[in-house]
Amino acid sequence: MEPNLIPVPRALLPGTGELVLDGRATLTAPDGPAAAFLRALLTRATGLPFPAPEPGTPATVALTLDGPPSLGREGYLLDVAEGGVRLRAHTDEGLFRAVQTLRQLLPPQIESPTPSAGPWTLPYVAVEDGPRYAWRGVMLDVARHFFDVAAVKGFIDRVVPYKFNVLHLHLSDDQGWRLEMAGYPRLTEHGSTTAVGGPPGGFFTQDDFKEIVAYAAERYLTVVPEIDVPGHTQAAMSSYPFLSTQEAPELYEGVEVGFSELAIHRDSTYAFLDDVFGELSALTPGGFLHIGGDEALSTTPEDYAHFMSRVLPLVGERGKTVVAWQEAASAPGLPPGVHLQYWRPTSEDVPDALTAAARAGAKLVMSPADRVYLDQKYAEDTELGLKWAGTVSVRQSYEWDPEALVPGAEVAGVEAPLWTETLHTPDDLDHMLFPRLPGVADVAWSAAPRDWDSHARRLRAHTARWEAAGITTYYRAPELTED
Ligand code: TNX
Repeated sequence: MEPNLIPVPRALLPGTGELVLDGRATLTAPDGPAAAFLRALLTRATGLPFPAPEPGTPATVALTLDGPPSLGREGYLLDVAEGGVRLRAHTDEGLFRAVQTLRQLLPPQIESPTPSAGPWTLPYVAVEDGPRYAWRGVMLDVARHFFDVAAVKGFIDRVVPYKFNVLHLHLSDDQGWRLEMAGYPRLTEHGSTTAVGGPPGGFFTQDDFKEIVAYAAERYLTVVPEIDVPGHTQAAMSSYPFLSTQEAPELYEGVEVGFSELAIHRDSTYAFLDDVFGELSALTPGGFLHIGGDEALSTTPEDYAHFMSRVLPLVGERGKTVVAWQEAASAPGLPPGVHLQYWRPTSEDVPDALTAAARAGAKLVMSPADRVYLDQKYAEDTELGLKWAGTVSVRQSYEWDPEALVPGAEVAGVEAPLWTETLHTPDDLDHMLFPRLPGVADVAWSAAPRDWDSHARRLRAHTARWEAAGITTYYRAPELTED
């Protein structure tokens, strides 16, 4: 029987028989995040030592960097046979993705934080794999409700097994500013103190942020931080009223959007943003900064264009690639390589400005709300979540084609945003992520045609993994229980 891998690999050849990892199993791997991750995973769940083999003898589990360059940065070969387990890639990142596949070949107890007895069987199999898209993202909104470092690490732990490689953090919004800025202490002293529904808010110190970036990097996830401008800025304006044309901007605890606007025609606004994007880029080793740009409903098109023409260079000057929500397609002078994040539902017409920007070279990150907005309710009776984009069933978030939305556009990849107006705790996040997240991962990674029955079967097998990992609040979707 075929193993229940998600995402589905490019090619898989099942063998007959299985290998058992026991106390005699040995491990070799080149130093790096892939080896560190695999060693920690294996020893944590099995309690076995996995020493290096005696010199001259082959290892039971061997990771090597001798995969052909044609595998690319993330591709890999995986082989389980009588002689042992062999993972080959051209880069350590490729080995890391292979480790996530190996993990899914092991029994669900491999996800447990405490050791259990096994047996640690692996089916004989040969896999050749690589991603469809370079950008396989998830976004966490820490502005509407704050999630601390431990919660973000938990979030990272949940997406890594599904081969995501981008973590977009929505760090500012009307309801809160969540990252300490050395030059502007009131952003966090004042602007972080509340959230949707009221206090407490919260924020990351710069050291917290560095800790998240490092934890993500050890898992080959690139952090893409977002400071959302010129709308969604009430918390910043309340902290520094010079940013606003309002008299005395107050903190905001509601869930409306589109009412706030930075002072567009004041140089001090751009001096502020120069400082903020400067600090942010210094804190961010990854190549991307997200400037938001969505739902600037209080800003005229002329002002929006003027604003973007002043802000885009602030990011470009620092050698970072701009990411922005799709509204920025209308901005003049989009820099080469700009990534625009498509978020409107697939049922709507594609705006002409977006089609034009894509023709001119903008790359698209696909996040259509009626497919991959994981804050949307699964069904009418889902307690958590919003439903402005309709309900989003497990099947709906899996069965769609990122290439079909904007014909001719270059699709950089797929990203699933998790907005948190209604979500307060890590358990709430789990409820909205599972079981939709693995389907999004499949759309982003796997070029194989979607096959719902096969995916549903795989998902059912994964529930035991979630439970072993302590993910107990996943949505008991009808699609999981039907046969
Ligand atoms: C739209 S999508 C928003 C967010 C909300 C979200 C809720 C986008 C770029 N903006 O401000 O949180 O809907 O689903």
